[in-house]
Amino acid sequence: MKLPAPPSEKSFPSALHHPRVATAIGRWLAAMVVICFLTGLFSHFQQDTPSWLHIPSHPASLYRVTQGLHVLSGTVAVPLLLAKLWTVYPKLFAKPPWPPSREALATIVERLSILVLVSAMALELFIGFINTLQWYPWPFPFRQTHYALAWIIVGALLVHIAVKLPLIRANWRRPPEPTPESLPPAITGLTRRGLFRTVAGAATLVGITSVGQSAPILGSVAVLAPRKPNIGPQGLPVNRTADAAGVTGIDADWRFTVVGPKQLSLSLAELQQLPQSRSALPIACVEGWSQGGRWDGVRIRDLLELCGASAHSRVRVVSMEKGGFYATSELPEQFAADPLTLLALRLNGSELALDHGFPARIIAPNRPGVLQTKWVHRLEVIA
Ligand SMILES: Nc1nc2c(c(=O)[nH]1)N[C@H]1C(S)=C(S)[C@@H](COP(=O)(O)O)O[C@H]1N2
Ligand SMILES: [Mo]
Repeated sequence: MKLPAPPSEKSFPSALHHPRVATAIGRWLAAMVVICFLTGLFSHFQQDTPSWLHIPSHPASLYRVTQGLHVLSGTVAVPLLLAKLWTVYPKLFAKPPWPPSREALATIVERLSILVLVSAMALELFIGFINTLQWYPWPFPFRQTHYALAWIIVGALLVHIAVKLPLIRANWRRPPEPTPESLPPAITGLTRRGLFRTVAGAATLVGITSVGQSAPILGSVAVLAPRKPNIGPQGLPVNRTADAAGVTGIDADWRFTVVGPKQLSLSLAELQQLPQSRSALPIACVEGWSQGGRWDGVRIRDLLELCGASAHSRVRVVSMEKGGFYATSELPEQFAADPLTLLALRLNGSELALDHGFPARIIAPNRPGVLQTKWVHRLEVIA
């Protein structure tokens, strides 16, 4: 009995596997990768600032926009990546680079770079998406891994684009409409335009049903969004509840401490009697949801002045929460000095809910949610 011949690249004659399709979808995917990479760098550097970088405290909603775009472009990249892989998968059946020769070696290197690119990207998008669901089942630290994978992707992508450049250039423009004689034997099924529309439709649908977590206008159709921006106590979602953080509230002898040139020790009533300021600022979580709020409280720079510290001080923020990544944070000089940065005591017109950080929390402009520390009981001035 004769075995059927193994499939080869030629076994997939559909025009949808043409390099023109790979180029067109690849461009969209590349655009998403660029947006995702740049906004991701910004988010990473907010939390791990290199000494050469100065992050401004304005525009106040910048981080809300960049992180919204980060999660949006990553989400939209998923259907684009799937479509791109489907378009090129017949390449898996291409002739193996054998016997060894110089060309064969080049092919092996190229295929390895694609293997690295595809696996890094699939893993990156997968762990990123799982993270937007606030689920961290990994034994490795999420942010550092996500960051390292991003550089691997960018490196492998540059190699991939360099290798494919002649093919990309040849297929950059739409080919001229075929004349009747040049038409291939009747193709049935999806046309190229049909495929493009399907992919664009899927990407748009995924985008529209998730962007509502940071753009309240689309909140009502945000069925893919794990959080709706206006659902939660005081009209704001809660990222980690007091219960989950092991914080139970305060008793009558609770004191708020500021450690500086002079040491301050204030009761909640005394904090409430200090001059209060109002800031309209969003909580913009790294996980992609964001929502604005009206916060009332004491300006950090007023507290710096009260304790006799220079207006150009860095401030370490300490939560009543014991341990964990979020229990402390640091306000760099420009954030501590910004008139919008508050030790907030009230949200949207009423006293902070325990889940939002009662009795006091940090709210600062242009910062990721992870740094808006809740349940604050101590500030330490760093000269
Ligand atoms: N002490 C402490 N502060 C914290 C957190 C936390 O877990 N513990 N979560 C942070 C994160 S990740 C976000 S997005 C915001 C969310 O604030 P909210 O729960 O009031 O909306 O609080 C931040 N402050
Ligand atoms: Mo967050």
